[in-house]
Amino acid sequence: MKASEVLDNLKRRFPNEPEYHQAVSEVLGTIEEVYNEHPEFEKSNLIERLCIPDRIFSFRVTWMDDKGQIQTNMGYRIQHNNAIGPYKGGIRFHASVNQSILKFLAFEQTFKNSLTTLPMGGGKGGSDFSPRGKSNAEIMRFCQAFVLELWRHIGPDTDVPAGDIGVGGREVAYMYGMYKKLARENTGTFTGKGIEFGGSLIRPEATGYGNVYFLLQMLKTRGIDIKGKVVTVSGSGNVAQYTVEKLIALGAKVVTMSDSDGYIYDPDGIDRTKLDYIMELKNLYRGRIREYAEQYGVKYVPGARPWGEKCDIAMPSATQNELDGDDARTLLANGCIAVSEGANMPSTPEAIEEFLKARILYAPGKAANAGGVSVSGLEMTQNAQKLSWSAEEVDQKLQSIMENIHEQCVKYGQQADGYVNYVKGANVAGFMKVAKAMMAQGIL
Ligand code: NDP
Ligand code: 2IT
Repeated sequence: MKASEVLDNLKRRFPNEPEYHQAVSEVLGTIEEVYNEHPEFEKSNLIERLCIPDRIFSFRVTWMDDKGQIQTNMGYRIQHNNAIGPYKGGIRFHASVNQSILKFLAFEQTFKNSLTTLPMGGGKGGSDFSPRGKSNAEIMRFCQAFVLELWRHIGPDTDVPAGDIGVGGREVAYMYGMYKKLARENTGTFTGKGIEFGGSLIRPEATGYGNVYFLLQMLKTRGIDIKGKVVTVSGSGNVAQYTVEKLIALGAKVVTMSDSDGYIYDPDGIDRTKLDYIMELKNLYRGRIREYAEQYGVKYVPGARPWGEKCDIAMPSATQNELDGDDARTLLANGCIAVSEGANMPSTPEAIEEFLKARILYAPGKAANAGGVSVSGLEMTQNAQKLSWSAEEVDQKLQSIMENIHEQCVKYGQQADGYVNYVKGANVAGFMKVAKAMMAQGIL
């Protein structure tokens, strides 16, 4: 089957999965050239085998809330592809979670993990459970109930989950505790664990730091200094917080952060003290970003995203499709020179088209946010060795992985006129490695 026919076929067979179609379409749109250079791929129907997940588990999760009411949610684990290593990818808890969203994330994860240089396949899981407004005890009971079903499908050499939206250190710890009760082993079948029980230093920071390291590589290609640059960041969760932390350390000026209710604009820039306030607000009190505006007397815009604010660099770090064509045109009109994605698929296809047309530095999530899963891979290595490395050692490895990913993007994405199309570069580099591994291992 031709690459272009595969998408139509997937749309027909799996209707009502728009996010999955969007992710597949973006990849297939950029690999056609290398695909056509390898007739053996078409002969073995490689693209279709790569787009359809190996398997999907879905299950009911039953738990008791604080009022004694019995609640149900849906739980899922998508094992997408394990050609280059065990299935690996996060767990998302959010009311919007459905099969389409997890299929897009597992598909993207497969290419991202391929880029990291570490031996990890792709997977993703989650639930439509919303952590918002839940007590700590409810979170614990839900995590335990979720793992009661999930545990039989995962293991240190088969499938290793981690965090994503709504799942941070607290949730991973509850899930890992329950997993160990059931599986009776201590090999570290989750990453993002606490430091005291097998977690890696720098894992909480890794996605945000990694995105800034990738941005630095992109800026370097044009001889641009990050110091003094005005940056808009969306989100105020794990990825956004550590993106801002690294940006502040490097002398950039971050003027926005957001949550699902709105965004704050701080013209003086979010400094270390203000970021500490946000971390406490979000991680401890589970508060709203609006409270920052009240605390520091700055603008809060409810129900909106920050892309209308003037900036040099934008780093979307909240969720998929949070930056559309209009937002992209506004950013460009305001002089934005770089967009580096902390979130997975935050820019719509129309927005991406605008960025590429304007020839700005644009890094897709699967390259720019790969630092998180990379340090997850390093956590797996440390667990296997029964050792833990210093923060400096992990950070150094993270930096070289991000540099390597950037090099791969340039190698496969640089056009004849010198412009680096990071979308094409990341997709082709990620695809070729998985494709070669699948071809070598036979028709499965
Ligand atoms: P968190 O749950 O820690 O934070 C998510 C942030 O995004 C919160 O501020 C949240 O606001 C906001 N948000 C979530 N959903 C929406 C929505 N539908 N509309 C508007 N805002 C929303 O998650 P992470 O920081 O871990 O993840 C952020 C993004 O980064 C995701 O796309 C994730 O897939 C991606 N990512 C995460 C990695 C990781 O290691 N954690 C690694 C690579 C990518 P609110 O509090 O109101 O819900
Ligand atoms: O999207 C992602 O890369 C993550 N949520 C992190 C996955 C992981 O296994 O650390």
